[in-house]
Amino acid sequence: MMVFTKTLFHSKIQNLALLLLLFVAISNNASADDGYRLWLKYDRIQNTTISATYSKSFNFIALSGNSDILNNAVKELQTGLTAMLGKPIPIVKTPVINQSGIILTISANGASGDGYSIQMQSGNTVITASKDAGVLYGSFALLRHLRQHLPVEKVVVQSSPKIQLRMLNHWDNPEGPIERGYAGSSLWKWYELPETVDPRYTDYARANASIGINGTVVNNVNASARFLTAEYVHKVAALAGVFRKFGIKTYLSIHFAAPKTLGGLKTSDPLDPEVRKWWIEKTKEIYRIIPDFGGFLVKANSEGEPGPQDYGRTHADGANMLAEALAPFNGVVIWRAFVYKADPNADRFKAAYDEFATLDGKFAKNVIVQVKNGPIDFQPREPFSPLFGNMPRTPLGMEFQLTQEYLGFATHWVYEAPIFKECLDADTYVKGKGSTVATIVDGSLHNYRLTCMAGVANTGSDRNWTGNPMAQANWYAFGRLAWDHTLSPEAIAREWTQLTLTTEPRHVSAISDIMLRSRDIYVDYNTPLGLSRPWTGSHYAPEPWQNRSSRPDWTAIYYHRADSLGLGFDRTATGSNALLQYRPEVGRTWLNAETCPLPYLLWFHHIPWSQKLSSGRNLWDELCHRFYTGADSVLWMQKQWAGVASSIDPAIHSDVTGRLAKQYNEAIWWRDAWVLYLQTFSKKPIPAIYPKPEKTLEEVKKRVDVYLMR
Ligand code: GCV
Repeated sequence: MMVFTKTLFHSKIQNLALLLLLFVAISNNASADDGYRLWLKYDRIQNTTISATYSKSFNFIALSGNSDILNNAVKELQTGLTAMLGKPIPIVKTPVINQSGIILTISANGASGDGYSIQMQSGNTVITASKDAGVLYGSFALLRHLRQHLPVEKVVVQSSPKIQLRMLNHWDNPEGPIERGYAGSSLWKWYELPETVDPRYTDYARANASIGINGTVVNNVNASARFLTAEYVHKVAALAGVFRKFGIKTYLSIHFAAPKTLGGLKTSDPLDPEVRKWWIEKTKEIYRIIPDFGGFLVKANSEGEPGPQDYGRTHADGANMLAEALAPFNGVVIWRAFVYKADPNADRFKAAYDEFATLDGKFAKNVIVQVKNGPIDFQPREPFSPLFGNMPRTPLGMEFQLTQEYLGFATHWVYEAPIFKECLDADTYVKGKGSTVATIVDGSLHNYRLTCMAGVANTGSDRNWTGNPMAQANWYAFGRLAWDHTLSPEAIAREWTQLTLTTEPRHVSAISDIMLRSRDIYVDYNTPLGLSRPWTGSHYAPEPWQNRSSRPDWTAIYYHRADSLGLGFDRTATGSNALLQYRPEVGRTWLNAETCPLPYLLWFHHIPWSQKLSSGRNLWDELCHRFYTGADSVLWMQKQWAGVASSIDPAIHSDVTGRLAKQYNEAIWWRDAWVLYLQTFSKKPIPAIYPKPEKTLEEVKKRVDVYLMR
């Protein structure tokens, strides 16, 4: 612990700067909320009792060290407290005697890794960490606590992240568009970089650091080789220069065929000595320009991307070649397991396991295999990927999708924490009961040295970052769960709401209620009972009738398997037998159609239309029930949202009101698309309690076609 003496900054310039900060903070409060500030809103605390108590506790911020990250921690605390309390808070080198304040200290005895502790000592709030980044995370944690108006003394905490690499994956293309992005174009202005560095990059980094994110892959996994040219590495370096000041490392997605396309070699075969040399030299060049570069993310032999299999080599051969180049710099390879082949007789569900499980133990030490949460592709509800637990000697990273590719883009309000949590909490039984996916991903079950959780970003150039202001919660929830996967979706929803929208208790409850139900509501009017992949072209409105594509596994009928007998994909022994990829304890919960939980029923079984389900209804009636109640529940969402208007910024309230109106119209349309289409097979009437669809199937199809037009 440091010894402190009394020193204050007294220069006129600093006082002027504080006054200016105060002015900016106060004038910020006056403007309408455009969502730009995300959950980092340091509005003036209106409750005078709380404000007075905080004012007594925070009279200075003491920092004896000096680094970019520490300075950013101090700056954030100063900006936040000044604005919230309406008084200048000086930064000092040592604590002020007879006053309470915040002390930031680096100590070898502090929490390990990126962790921090916050303690109360002699009236001061002391944030201690062993690394600068820990102090930054602790500072954000303190601000989070105060923004929720909680008592200062209750802030005492010791917290360390459960996952080492907590990353965003941007699917941003070099020209600006974002693959599956619904909030404008890329944040990165490639044509202006590196000379012009948009101040927004700093706010992006602040937002990430505030929730513990410490890595970002800036370009799409369908990667352009352009990012490996010196020209672009310098652009990326300018971004990295901003991010590192917030403890964030920068990574690149690479184009596996770059030795050929960029380097002019005859091959990109990972076992070819010239190719290996090319990657070694390229990697050295990157590290010369970005000394703390994080490493490469790779999509190989997937959806047409090049890869080692083009040369008869394995994924491990490809990954290990890159690992060799990165190892001298402690860089990592993040190799994606998202693979499947265009085989009409294969089950895409089984593909990743089939290609990767046998490679367990064959990857170099600095390789992580990144697995999507489900076996298919970010569907609204999927069982967990069977790869989890089946590669005990290979670090497996988790890939979640924050951008709502199959969740209604930026129009529909879907809070995703329940999706993430459902997967993390799923028990794989690989080492007996309690072998949850979370314990695999955090490395505790199989002693992985490297751990990683990635979220495919939902950010873009829209002023509010995520298009739908409510989608900010998905970015927030991802960061919070990557730090601590034991947090509940409810706790995160409440926390985010308080930080972002309102602290009015009844309204916090009403909004978190919407959030917590939103995913199931969406599933009900879209993919109830374990239906999957009704989208093909647009990935937006369901097209369950879609039966033509260059690949059979890119049609809708491949997934839902509707016929005159029934509906669903048989993955038991009479079908693809994908259930065998799970441990028997897991397989058993899904094996028997009578006992299979309804949310997963059609994932694993082809069920006759008239079969009675555990709900008491037959399949057809249950489907109708879900489609109709799902769509009707959007009305409930609208009503709840209308009820909180008095405590929400009017601009945000009206924006979300408009999106909910659209969501309701689409829920009806999407429900009708399914019901009318499935009825052509079931030949059963829609139960009399539900209104008949206003449009015919042909009319609904035409409406979907509009969204597919070029
Ligand atoms: C980046 C899905 C998406 C693709 C995406 C792919 C992937 O298929 O539709 O846009 O490509 O997943 O994760 O690689």
